[in-house]
Order: sequence, then structure tokens, then C-alpha cells
Amino acid sequence: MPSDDLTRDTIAAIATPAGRGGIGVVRISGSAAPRIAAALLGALPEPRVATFGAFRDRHGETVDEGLALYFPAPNSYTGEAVLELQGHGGPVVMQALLAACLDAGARVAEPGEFTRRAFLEGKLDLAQAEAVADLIDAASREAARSALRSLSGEFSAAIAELQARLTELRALTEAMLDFPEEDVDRLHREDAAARLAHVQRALEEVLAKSRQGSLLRSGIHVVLAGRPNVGKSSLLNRLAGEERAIVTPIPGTTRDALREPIQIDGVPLIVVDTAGLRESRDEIERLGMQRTQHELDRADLVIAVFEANRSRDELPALPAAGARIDVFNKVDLAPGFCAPAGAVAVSAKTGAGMEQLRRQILHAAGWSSSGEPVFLARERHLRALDEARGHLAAAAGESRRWEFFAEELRLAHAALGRITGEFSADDLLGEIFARFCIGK
Ligand SMILES: Nc1nc2c(ncn2[C@@H]2O[C@H](COP(=O)(O)OP(=O)(O)OP(=O)(O)O)[C@@H](O)[C@H]2O)c(=O)[nH]1
Ligand SMILES: [Mg+2]
Repeated sequence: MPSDDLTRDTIAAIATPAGRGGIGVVRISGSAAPRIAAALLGALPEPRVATFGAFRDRHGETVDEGLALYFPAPNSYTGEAVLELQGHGGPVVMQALLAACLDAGARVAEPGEFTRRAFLEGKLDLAQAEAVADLIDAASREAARSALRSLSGEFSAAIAELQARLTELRALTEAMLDFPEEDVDRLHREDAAARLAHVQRALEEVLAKSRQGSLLRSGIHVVLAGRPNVGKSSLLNRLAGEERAIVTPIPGTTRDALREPIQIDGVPLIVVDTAGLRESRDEIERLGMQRTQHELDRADLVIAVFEANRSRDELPALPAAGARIDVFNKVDLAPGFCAPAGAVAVSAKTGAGMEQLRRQILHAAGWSSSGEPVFLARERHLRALDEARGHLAAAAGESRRWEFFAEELRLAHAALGRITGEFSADDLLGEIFARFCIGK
């Protein structure tokens, strides 16, 4: 879709969630907003002053009454003229109000179109626009906090800072390009190398914070697996703080994978309880184990559960190492039990060791609780940062061929620019904004 057309006409949408609510908001953006205000309200409200009045349709019939807010361009969310009508939040009233706006000359907004316009009008850069969606979708308090930081421009500022350093270095290099090789003195060369190393370090820092932040965005997929009856479901209930999964002394209780969203220190996790792994002739149990295998394949982290009061027998289905924590459950039945190095001893019954398990889960998932703010990065941001890192490394290997050195710096700069949308293709924009909700 051509962005020009999108910015020209006037769009309207119900901005509040579908269903019943105390109030509901219809939002209008575009050059026809003042005309629509006049049509519905009889007059244009004073800018940025909540104005009470009746909302009328084209036949002059009152559809609802409530508050109108008018934001003249460019001082609005989208940068265009914006009208917000706050009426009663019922589906019928809201639809009628939206219909009145359409009759007065607006068209229905596409998902994310308000924010897309804000981006096109330069109100937000692309990373900030994405943060709007991430804030709305945040699955935990910590994720929301990070999204808000990105929205306020902290992430973009870190990217801009890297770009500024690259620009400096490029300017220095361009100057050297004008001289023949032998005249570029050693000092210049050392200066360039030192500056490059500096940018590389700064990039590593941003990348580390972004990797951590991306955990907050997607939630960490943790799978509990082990033999039947070792206490997987009991552990899930402990972690969730509620009796979610059925627990019985009968081996083979859990048949289907059960997923529970939980939070540890504000970090969102999806914990999956699975059917115990063993040889079985029971058809349902076998299907359950297939699901277990499926979950294991997709896990970010596997918690391999064993019993402290029995000898440990390895399960071939479990990943040998890597993102795996070994947990010995039922320590209450094995007094004096000492867990092997790296493993955690717990009791789902008494709660012993659970705090240590929580720490270990966060640690194994790559979360460091340094208290330092992280960036709620998306996969595309991580890819761009990785690409920039590759170009900086290539530049470091080109310290005698300045034109190649300069080219790698340029490519690194461009890769970073894709994060904030300096250089972004229309199809990327389409993809990003299509995932927004309507009215945002
Ligand atoms: N003493 C003691 N018993 C426990 C503990 N954890 C679980 N149990 C008991 O062990 C039995 C099995 O617990 P579950 O949580 O159902 O085990 P599971 O691994 O989910 O079993 P399946 O779903 O059959 O694979 C139940 O009787 C629990 O009460 C523990 O820490 N201490
Ligand atoms: Mg179970």
C-alpha cells in the first residue's frame, strides 16, 4: 500500500477494546478531523480542552453524548489533526459513533495506522513505534517498563550514539582517503583503531542489553520433563503458586502438555508441564509423550526432574547439556541428600529449594539481575545489531585499506539505521504495523 495515500485521507477507529466498558473512545486522524468535529458536535472544540456535548449522526439524531478532545496538527499523536470522542463504552453505541464519523468523511483505519502515521510524520522513530505495540502486549511489569523506556527513546538514543561515533570515525577516514597510503601517519592509524575498538565495545553492550530484553518480550519457554511420578506437576503448581495441574500418586497422571504463564522477578515465563516419559502401551499416554517431545524441541530451557530418594536414571529424550537444569525433587524424603554440582535439590511438597530453582531458571535463560535497564528488543533489532557487529569486525581487519575500512563502517551505520527506520522498506513497515491492534 502506498504510504502517501494512507497519509492523505482521514481515518477513524474505535480505540478502546471491543465489548462493554465505562467509556469507549473513537479516534479520528487526518485533515478532515475538524470538519468531522463540526458535523458531529456542531462546532470545533477548543484545542486540547475536554468539551462536553452531544454526538450527532448525519440526520441530526443524537447517537451518544460525552467528551470531545481536539488536537490540531502537528501537536497530536499522529502529527495530523486528531479528534477523540469519549462516549459510553457499549458496542452498539461505539459502532454508531464510528458510523457517524464515516458518514462525515472518514474511512476505517487499518491496524496500527495511527502509529504508522506518527512514524511517517516523524513523531516516533520505528523502534519507538514498535515499543507502542510492545507496551500494549507486555506480559509482565518488567516488560512494560522496558517498552516504556524504548517508547521514550532510550533504545533509539543508544543506537544514535553508536551511529554518531561511527560518523566521527568515518569523517576521520574520509579525510585519510585523500592522502596516499604512505602519508597516513601511524598516529592516525592508531587513533582509528582505538576509536573502532571503542565503538565495538559500545555495540557489544547494546547487544547484551537487547538480548536480555528480548527475553522479556517473548517470554521464556521452560519445559518440565522427566519420568512419571517424579513431581513435575507438583513443581509446576509450586512455581505458579496455584494448584493448576492434577497431582496424584499414580504414575502417568499428566497426559497432555499444560502451559502456565508465570513471572519470576517480573520476567515472563511459559512453564510447560508434560507427560512423564516411559515405555507405555497406553495409547493416550503415548500421544502425551509425543507432545512432550514436541515441547522439548521448542524449549528455551528444560528442567529435567529426578527424584532425590531414588537413583538417577538418565532419559535419552532430554537434551544432554546446554539449556537444561537438573532438579532433584522430594528432598524431604531423602534427608542429607546432596545434589550434584550444578543441580538443584527441591521439595515441591515443602517448598525447600524453590527460591534457588527460580534464580537458576533466570540465570540459565540468560537473565542477569544486575538491575541495569535492558532494551525490549525484537528479533529484527538483534539481527541488525549482529549485522553491524559483523561489519565492525570486518573493518577491524581492513586497517590498511581505508576505502574498505570506510565501506564497512558505512554498512554498519546503515544496519543500525534500519532499527530506527532511517532506511526502511515499505514492506517492512507494512509487516510491523499490521500486527498492531485497530485504533492504535
Ligand atoms: N514427599 C514428596 N512427595 C512429592 C513431592 N513432589 C511430588 N510428590 C508426590 O509425588 C506424586 C507424583 O507427583 P506429580 O506432581 O503428580 O508427579 P508427575 O511427575 O507430574 O507425574 P506424572 O504426571 O504421572 O508424570 C504425588 O503423590 C505427589 O504428592 C515432594 O517434593 N515430596
Ligand atoms: Mg504430572
